[in-house]
Amino acid sequence: MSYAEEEVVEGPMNVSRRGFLWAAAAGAAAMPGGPKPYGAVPSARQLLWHELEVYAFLHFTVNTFTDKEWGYGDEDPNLFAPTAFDADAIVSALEAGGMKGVILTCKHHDGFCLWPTKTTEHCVRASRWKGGKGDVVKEVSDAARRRGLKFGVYLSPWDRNSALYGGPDYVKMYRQQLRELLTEYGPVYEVWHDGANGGDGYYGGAREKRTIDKRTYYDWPRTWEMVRKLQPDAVIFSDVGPDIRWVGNEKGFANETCWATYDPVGEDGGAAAPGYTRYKEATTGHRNGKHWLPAECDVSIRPGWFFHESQNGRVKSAAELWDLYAKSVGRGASFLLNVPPDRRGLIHERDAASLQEFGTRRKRTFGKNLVEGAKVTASSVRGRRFGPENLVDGNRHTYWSSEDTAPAPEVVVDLGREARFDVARLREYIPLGQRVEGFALEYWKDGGWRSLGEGTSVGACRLVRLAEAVTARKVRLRVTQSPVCVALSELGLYSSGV
Ligand code: FUL
Ligand code: CA
Repeated sequence: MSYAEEEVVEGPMNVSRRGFLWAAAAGAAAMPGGPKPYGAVPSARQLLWHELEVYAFLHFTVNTFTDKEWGYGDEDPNLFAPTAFDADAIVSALEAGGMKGVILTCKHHDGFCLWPTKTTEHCVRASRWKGGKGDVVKEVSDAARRRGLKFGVYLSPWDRNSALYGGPDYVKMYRQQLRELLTEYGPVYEVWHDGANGGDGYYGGAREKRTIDKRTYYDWPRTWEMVRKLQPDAVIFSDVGPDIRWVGNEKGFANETCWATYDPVGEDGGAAAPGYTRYKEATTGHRNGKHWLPAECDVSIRPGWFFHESQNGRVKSAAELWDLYAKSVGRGASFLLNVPPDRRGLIHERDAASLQEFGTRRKRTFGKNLVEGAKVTASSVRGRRFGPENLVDGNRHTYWSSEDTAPAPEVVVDLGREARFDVARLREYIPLGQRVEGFALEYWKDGGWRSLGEGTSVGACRLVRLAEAVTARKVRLRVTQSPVCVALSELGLYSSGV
């Protein structure tokens, strides 16, 4: 496997091959002599999700045309009237940004459905757009598939249009809508359940405030069971998982220390539910939590989630996106970047330009791993299959492991020549759990080891960014704290070229 291969967009075939690799590698790890897993470990579907790292959100609906963030639910379906909607153009802009998937707001809080659902008339069928024959979900999911991006669905649990909202029939309708999305549009990789629930709305003309008990109303376990049945490979996102957790802010970052393990707790200290958690704890997660529940960092490329002409001057730059990438993916979480289509139904030129530059920067940086061909020596090696050369083979399915008696080993990477770099990437072999609690990176200069940086959690990915590029031939990684022997699959060095 070449070094550049990891950054290549995966088609559906490659993903199943990857799934096989993970399974085979996890099986090998369980063989005699291999390290024992530590704590909670990821499921197969979570392992595949961990490989995506960066994917996009599309917030698009009547709000795009009313200049609102939350529609009240009484919007005329004719308001939804993109003038030049082009799903392929949208997906291609995302692809240029290196996005591996796309999650569409199939229905936001206002209740307008972007596909011709059988559950309500409040949908594209009632719009003059495309003569009532339009289907945004179909067009976006088809375009994503054509370009090798995975497709995910956002379906707002809160529905300010439905007269049924607040009663048991609405929950049935919600599940029916989800069923349509999960059965009529091909493979879905992520199902996104929003915890937001504001209260007042149109509700079929009642125009009142409706409050529900977030802990019991939706009976989430039953809905998740249905998702599992219809799309067994899809990860389910919400404030409480069960597969992926909200990071606890909408600014796009995880904390410097971020554990993939997390046990959500309700606001009152009891049982948790979407919209009812002590969500601030999710930004760090819980060391030794019982659940593998990695964080997803959602943020918009603009101040709002929906497109507003007035925000065209406030599109995040590629440098800002890079910074957020380092604070999300670089801390073991994922980066869910919202890029809202405009009133034409296209990605605005400014957003597209930022995306493109961000994608190019990542490709340029990670396309060349400077440790290729390096000589690696370790203070402790578990055995032949777990040698330190596994750290520099560009393959996350092989790993270096130390003896059980050596939970704080070190490795020296000798590049054989001087190289200039400003980014280091570490990965743990996560099928065996999250093990490392502290590490230090150093480089050799003028007869001594000097610090490049230190860190705590590693997990699926840890990026160490240097304030200034360093030129060195030898780099040392010291694991300073770990409850058990290490299982590290990668140590990469890169130059971002800026
Ligand atoms: C929030 C919603 O209220 C926002 O409108 C947006 O969809 C964001 C991703 O989630 O909870
Ligand atoms: Ca490896």
